[in-house]
Amino acid sequence: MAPRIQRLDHHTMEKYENIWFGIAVVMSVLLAVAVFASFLSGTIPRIEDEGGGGHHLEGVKNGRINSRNFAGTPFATPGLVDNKDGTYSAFVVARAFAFDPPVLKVPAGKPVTFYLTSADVLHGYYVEKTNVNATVVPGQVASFTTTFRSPGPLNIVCDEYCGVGHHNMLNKIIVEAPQP
Ligand SMILES: [Cu+2]
Repeated sequence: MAPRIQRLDHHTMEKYENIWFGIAVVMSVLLAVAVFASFLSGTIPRIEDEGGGGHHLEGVKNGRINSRNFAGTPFATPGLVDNKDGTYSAFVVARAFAFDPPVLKVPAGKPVTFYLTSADVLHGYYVEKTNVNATVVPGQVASFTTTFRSPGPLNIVCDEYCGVGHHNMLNKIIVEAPQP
């Protein structure tokens, strides 16, 4: 016996089409209402005036920095700064297609607070063998604190596509053993 195929006539088909069209209209209306409501209620994230971004750096206001001119900011001279209290700050500028400084030397076993910004487009800052992975946004400063445990070289790669030279955007961190 041949299997019975249930055929739908064109009236039934139109009925289904209308139902699905109606569902799509209802979903679009709900989305529009949700977007409008979030504008009204202020749930859209924004950087507040006070302490925005949590940075207290020269030339950084409300977490914002002028990506065209780093004069007067610590990013004018990127590199490692010894805070003389057992902690370090590392200032890194990403630009197509390298990081500045090209080789960053950090001490092992000491907390290093990184401050990253971009001079042009969006970049990524991924340090191999660690959980360091930050997005570097022009006009903003990303920061995090980490401690490198074991001495040795680590590759840094840009993991946000930034242009034709993106695949060459490799630099190094060298973790140095503590001086005796
Ligand atoms: Cu890139």
